[in-house]
Amino acid sequence: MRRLGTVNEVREWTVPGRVNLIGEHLDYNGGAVLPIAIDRGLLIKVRMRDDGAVNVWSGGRKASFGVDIAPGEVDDWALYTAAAVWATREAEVPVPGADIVIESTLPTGAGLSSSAALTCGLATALDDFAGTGLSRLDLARIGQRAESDFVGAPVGLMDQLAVLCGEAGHALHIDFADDDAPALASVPAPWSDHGLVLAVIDTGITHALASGEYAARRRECDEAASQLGLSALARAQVDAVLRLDDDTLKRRTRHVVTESARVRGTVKALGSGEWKQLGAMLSSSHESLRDDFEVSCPELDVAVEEAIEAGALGARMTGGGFGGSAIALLPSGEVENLRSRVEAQYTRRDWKPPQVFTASPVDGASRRT
Ligand code: GAF
Repeated sequence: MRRLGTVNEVREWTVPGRVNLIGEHLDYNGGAVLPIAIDRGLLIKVRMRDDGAVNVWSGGRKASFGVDIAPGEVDDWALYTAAAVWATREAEVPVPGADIVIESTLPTGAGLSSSAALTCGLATALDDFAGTGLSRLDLARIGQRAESDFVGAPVGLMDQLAVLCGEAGHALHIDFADDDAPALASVPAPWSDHGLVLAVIDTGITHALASGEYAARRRECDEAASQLGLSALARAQVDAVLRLDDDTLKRRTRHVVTESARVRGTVKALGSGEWKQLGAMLSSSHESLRDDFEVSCPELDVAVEEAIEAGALGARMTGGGFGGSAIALLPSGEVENLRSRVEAQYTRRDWKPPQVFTASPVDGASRRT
């Protein structure tokens, strides 16, 4: 039975961001990916209203709109909140009105899935108040729909599942071979037991997936799959590259094929503690994203190069690219070295200072009160 939550009762959710360990641009190609939910994220406080109004407060700002908000009617900082309310109602979850407060330890536009954390966190909260009992997959799809149909960024489903289904101490292996039913499995990620940390280098270059390049990569992958007679490009075999004429499509396909192999290799390396091999796969993933998929940028490349100089076993850009963050797996004692090297190189080039911090795998979205 559906019930509306009590007006005036405040409920709180913590929702992590994510870094993708490896498996980039594979979710929408029917491949497998390996993200972790991280110990930075959002605190979302929600109270139901019964007057059809939505008020949202964040970072000292306030915005208001009606629950019947439609795509195209909001384009300011409240865009993703409005998108989440719209997509949640589209999924037939009743939303009578809400007061929403958002606090964040996650840099926005840093490629760490602040958008998925917000849309999925809000969908989770609104579903909880309404008592609709949607599954985590349903909630992830609401978050995806908010971004694709309201915001205009045609994202895959990796980030949403990562922030909802991540598990502390584990990476989340998500296989998108069956688009209707992605297969999820937790993989132990015990690098901290071996003196290693995962560092995040936020370049400060805001990535905007709606800018067109991300959609262009999706179109190219679809075109390559269609020329190869495949339903999804991740089904391609190594020799597929030889069967394509267009140089760009060849390189996009080579990334998808080699990255899929690296995901398999990384799962194996995590299981056997082969950290050097794991690091090598991270670095070759970056080269592939830089040269074949062409989604890196100078700030990411410098971050990766300096991480290797600082003693990282491997480093790569993470997320959609075109800015955002890089990650590096390195001995815990080298984080300060990494920070000072990257800062020095950024200063030398007159780039704004990067932010360097470590990230650990945590649980997905959960209700605090
Ligand atoms: C972004 C998208 F939102 C994801 O769906 C995924 O495609 C990623 O880029 C690249 O792996 O984060």
